[in-house]
Order: sequence, then structure tokens, then C-alpha cells
Amino acid sequence: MSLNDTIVACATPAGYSSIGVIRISGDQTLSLVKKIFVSRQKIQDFETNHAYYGNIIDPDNNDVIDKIIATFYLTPHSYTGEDVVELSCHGNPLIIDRITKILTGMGARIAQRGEFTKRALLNGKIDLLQAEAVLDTVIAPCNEARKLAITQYEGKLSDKIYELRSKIVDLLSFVEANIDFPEEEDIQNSDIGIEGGLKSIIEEIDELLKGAEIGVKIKEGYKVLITGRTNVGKSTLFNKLVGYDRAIIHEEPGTTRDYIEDRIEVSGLYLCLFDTAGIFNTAAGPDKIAQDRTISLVEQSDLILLMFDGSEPMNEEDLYLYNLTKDKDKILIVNKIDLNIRLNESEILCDSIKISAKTGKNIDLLIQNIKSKLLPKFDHKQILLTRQRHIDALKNAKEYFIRAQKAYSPETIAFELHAALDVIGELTGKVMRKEILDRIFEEFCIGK
Ligand SMILES: Nc1nc2c(ncn2[C@@H]2O[C@H](COP(=O)(O)OP(=O)(O)O)[C@@H](O)[C@H]2O)c(=O)[nH]1
Ligand SMILES: [Mg+2]
Repeated sequence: MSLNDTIVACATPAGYSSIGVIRISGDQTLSLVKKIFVSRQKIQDFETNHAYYGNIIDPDNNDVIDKIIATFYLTPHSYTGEDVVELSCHGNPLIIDRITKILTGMGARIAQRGEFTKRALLNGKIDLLQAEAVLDTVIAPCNEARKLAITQYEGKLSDKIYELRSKIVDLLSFVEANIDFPEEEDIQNSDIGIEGGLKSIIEEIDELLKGAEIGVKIKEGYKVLITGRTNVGKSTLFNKLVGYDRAIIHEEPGTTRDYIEDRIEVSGLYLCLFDTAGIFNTAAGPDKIAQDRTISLVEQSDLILLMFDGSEPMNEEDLYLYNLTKDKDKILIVNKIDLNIRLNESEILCDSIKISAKTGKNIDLLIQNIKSKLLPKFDHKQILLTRQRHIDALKNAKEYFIRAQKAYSPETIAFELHAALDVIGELTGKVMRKEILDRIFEEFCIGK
């Protein structure tokens, strides 16, 4: 990739749409657009951040290809920091392809995935955390994830990391002063000293890591598992929650074997919902394998919806599942309350929610409960890291601080702090590694 090229790409999805936007960025943008865009104004009169109406023509034969709006963002006042023009055409692939071909024929290059954002990063318009936030804003699967992405795009997470970084820099200069002038009293008797400085940075990292667990869950989805003995109505509830007939429902036991997964947004939260095979004592062959899978999914899930059949007495299969999920976060559900209740009053069930998956009764209540169980009472102003990459970097940095705590000489401490600074720098992109950038921008679509 060269920053000297002028790049072009369609920024809207392929196919027919009312508008299709072609983006162009780079040194040659204005001279290329000048050859194909005819408007009342002269191209040199176009102001930055202004939109102009005109014709797109084929420069070979002056054929009018489309009537469009061109928006000009002149360097440095653009997304990429370069001259950018966005051509808002009619969203017909014939039009989009023809204009793109004309532009590439005149020397522009088709942009790689995320290349506009990558240029914004390389030109210092945004940092790496913000670049990731751009992608997360586009793909946010739920409202809470969108909120996090926008906060991160605004730079609030970056500010927090820069703050942490400057604390490390201060500590490092203090440590280095100790190397250079060990006898100076001012240095030795500073407020918290090296030990206190290291401790406070580690505490801050721990706090960020704690938040990151929530951030990643909000972004990637909470695993919610519906379980219960066979025929309690798991698949019926699953279908109700996903909103369509995804799983087979039948009165015969053992209908669901392979677990079924679907993703839904529930009151602003993103859930990976699993419908699983029911547990029954006499299971053998494939049913036994299916049950083993259910049991292993229990381990990995963030929340269990453990269902009981209200129209039947509790049996040992119910109790087995209750004990299996003892240490897990769970919601107990008594289903089939539209039928005669024959489920024995039990202490176990005093906190349960009573529903009818079939008629939909109390499903709203269940949804509220799911949300309050999952969305830990985090302060909405809290700034959360949202990616495994962030968690890995912070854990990595923390290791250096722990090593520094155990170090005997200021020289070794300084060495560890320098290493930690590099790792923190990778978070914001202050230190750039090609493989990190490649991995991040691979996730983008072309045109972003
Ligand atoms: N009356 C009533 N029947 C239900 C309810 N939920 C499920 N069922 C029935 O119970 C049987 C088993 O349901 P299913 O969802 O396949 O149970 P699973 O084996 O736990 O997945 C089916 O005949 C469903 O129609 C309910 O709330 N009320
Ligand atoms: Mg089922």
C-alpha cells in the first residue's frame, strides 16, 4: 500500500439502491474528478465540506452517465486527511461500475479493505483505537455495543490510555532520575515512590481489564443457554425469543440433538442464544452425545435459562440439571403455566419466573430478567475496552509492571517500563506493527 496512490471504492453495498456512494481519496482526487464532473462551478471554486450538483460524464465521448451530488472534503479537512470527494450517484451497479472503471482507467486504484480508515490512521487523523471503533460502529450488533463504539470513536478510550501512558512516562523519568542522581533526596522521597507508582498503575490496569470483560461481552454477545429436561418447552421458548420457527418443536422427547444457535438483540443487548438437547436418564447413542454437548455448553455460557415443566412434578432429571448449574448465573423458569400446574411447590423454585412459552405469557418479564442479570451494574459513563487485542496488550503490560516490582535495580525497572510503554503504544497505534494493522483492517469492508 502506498499513500501516494489515489484510491477509489464504492462505499455502499453492492446491488440496486436509491443512492450509491463512490469515494475517492488521494493527491490526484481533484484532477480526476475535474475530468468527469461537470457542474456550474469551476472545480477550483469548490469549497471543502460542500456538496455540488452536476453531471458525471465519460471523458472519451461526453456521454452523461448520471446526475449526481459530489461532496468535496479538501485536505486536511477530510476523513483520510487527504483530498476526498464522495460521488453520490444513483445506486445502479451499471453506473457505479462504469464511473469506478473510468477513474481507475485514469490512474486511480481500487482501495483495499479499510484503506480509507487506514489512511486516516497513518495521516494522524485518528488513532488505532478509534480506527477499530469505526469498524465497531458499522457492525455494532446491539445498542449497547453501538454506544461503546461511538464513545471509543470520540476518543474517550484513547484519552484514558494516554493518561495511563503519561503516568508510566512520569514514573519512568522518576526511575531514570534515580539512576542518574541516586543521592538526590527529592527524588528518593517523592510522594509515593517507585513501589507506590507501580502499584497504582497495576491497579489501574486491573480496573481496565475488569471493564474489558464487560466490553467484550457487550460487543461479541453473551452466551445464553436454554436447558432443562426433555420436553419442558426449550425449543418453544427459543423460537419465541428469536422470533421465528427456528427449532423443531415436538411432543416426542429427544427432538433437539445438535444444539441450535441464533443471535438476537434483547433490550439493547446482543445475545448468542442456544437451544440444547434435553436431559433424560435413559439417553443412549446419539442422544447421549447430544446431552454431553449440552453439559459442555453449560460450562461456557454466561447465563443459563433452566426450564421446568409446570404441568409435571419435578423429577430427578430436573434436580440433576439444577445441581449441574449450581455455580452458574441462571434464571429458573417454570413453563406451561397455561396448563394445570402439577409441579410441586419447592424452595428451589421460589425465585422462578412463570411463563407459557406457547402463549407468550410473561416472556416480557423473562426478557427484563435476562437483561438485568447480564448487564452488570456498570456505570454507563465507564469507558470500556472492547477487544481481545486490548485485553492481551494490557495483560502483557501488566506482566512488565509485575516484573518491575520484583526488580532490584532502577536500571531493570526502567527496562521493564520501557517495554510496557511499547505495549501500551501498540494499543493506540503509537507503536505500529504491520501484523496488527493487517489483522485489524482485514475485518473492514472495501470503501470504509
Ligand atoms: N401447553 C403448553 N405446551 C407447551 C408449552 N411450551 C412447550 N409446549 C409443548 O411441549 C412439547 C415439547 O416442546 P419443545 O419445545 O419441543 O420441548 P423441548 O424438548 O424442551 O425442546 C411440545 O408439544 C410443545 O408444544 C407451553 O408453554 N404450554
Ligand atoms: Mg427441543
